[in-house]
Amino acid sequence: MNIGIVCYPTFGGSGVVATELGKALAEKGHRVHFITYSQPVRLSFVNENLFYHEVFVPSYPLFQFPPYELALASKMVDIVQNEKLDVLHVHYAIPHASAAYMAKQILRTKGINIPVITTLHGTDITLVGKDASFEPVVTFSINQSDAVTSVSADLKKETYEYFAVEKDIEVIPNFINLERFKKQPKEHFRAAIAPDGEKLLIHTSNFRSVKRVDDVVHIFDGVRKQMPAKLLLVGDGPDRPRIEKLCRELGLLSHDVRFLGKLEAVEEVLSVSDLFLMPSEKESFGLAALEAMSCEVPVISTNAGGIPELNVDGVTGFVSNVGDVEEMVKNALTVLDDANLPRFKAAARARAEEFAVDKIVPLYEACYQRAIEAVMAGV
Ligand code: GMT
Repeated sequence: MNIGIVCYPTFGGSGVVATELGKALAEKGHRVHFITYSQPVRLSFVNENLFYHEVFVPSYPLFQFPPYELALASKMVDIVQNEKLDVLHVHYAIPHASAAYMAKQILRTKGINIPVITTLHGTDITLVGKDASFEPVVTFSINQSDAVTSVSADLKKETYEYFAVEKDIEVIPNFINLERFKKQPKEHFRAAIAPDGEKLLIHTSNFRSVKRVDDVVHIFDGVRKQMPAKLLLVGDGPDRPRIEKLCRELGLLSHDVRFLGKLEAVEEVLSVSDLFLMPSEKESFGLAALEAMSCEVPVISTNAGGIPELNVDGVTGFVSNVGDVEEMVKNALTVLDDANLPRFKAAARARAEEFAVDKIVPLYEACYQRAIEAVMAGV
C-alpha cells in the first residue's frame, strides 16, 4: 500500500505512535509518506520505503495566526495526487481530521476518492477537542472520516459521551517494539546514580498539569521516608520550574531527584529503574507506562482513562484514584519490597508482550484495507 501519515512531529505520544507505525509499515514493504511541519523526532532511520514531506506555512503581515490547516490540506492534496496514495491516516483529530476532510473534498473534484482514517489519541477528545471552540469541527470531521480508531476502550467511550459521533470506532491500542524496549545491562549507570543500592523510581512525561508531576514528587517523598530511594525525571514542559521549586521545599536535593530532560534513549534509564510512576489525571492509554513495562519496570498509576486496560492492578503494579498519594505510596512500598519486586517485574514485561508491534500493526493494515475496499465499492 501507499500510505500517507499525518501527525505531530514532536515528543508527544501521538507523534511517537504515528512514527513507529510508519516505520513498522515501511519495514513490511508499504510505502509510507509522512506529512508534517518538521521531521518526526523518531524518524532518524533510513528505509527505502519512507518519505517525508514538509508542510510550509508562508508568513504574511495579516496572519496573526498562520493558517497551518490550509497549508496542510494543500500538501495532502499534492501528495495524494503525485505520490498516488491509497489511504491517508491522520493522528490526533485537531486539526488533522478537518484538514483531511478538506483535502478529500478537493481531491473528489479531481476524480480521486481517498479513504481517510482518523486515530483519536486522547487530549484531542478529553481536553482540547470537547472545548466549545473546537467541538463542532471535531464532531463533523470524525463523522466524515472513512474509519475511526481510538487507542483504548475508555477513549472510545468518552468520544461517544462527549461528541455526537455516529461512526463505529475500532479500538487499536498503542504498541511497543520489544527489541528496543528491553532490559539492558546498564549496571555502571545504576551504580553511579544509586551507589548504595537505593531503589530507583522514574517518571517520564511532557510536564503538563494533566500528568500531576507534583504527585510524582510527593509519592517519591513518601517512599524515601521508608526506604532509600532516588527519583529520575525524564522530559520537560511547562510545569518543570514549579516541580523544581517543590523539590527544594521538600528538602529533596539534586542527587535525590535527577532532572534528565528530554532523552531519546529513554530505554537506557528505564532499564535501571525499579518503579514507574504515572499519577495522571487523564491518560487515554499511557504509552510511557508501556515503554517502562517492556523494560521490566512495574507501574504505580491512577485508574484514569485507559490506564487500567494496560496496568493490571496487583499484577503489573497497582492503580489508585487520582490524587490518592497515600495509597500510591503504600502500593509503591509493596512493589519495591525485595520479596515482591521480581514477580512484578516479570509480570510487567509479560503484559507488555501482549502489545508487541507485530500483534498490533496488522490491525491498522486490516483497517486500511477495509476502508479502501469500502471507498472502491462506493459505500
Ligand atoms: O498528553 C500527552 O501525553 C501527549 C498525547 C499525544 O497525543 O501526543 O498522548 C496521548 O496519546 C498517547 C498515544 O496514543 C497515549 O498513550 C497517551 O495516553 C495520551 N495522553 C493523554 O491522554 C493525556
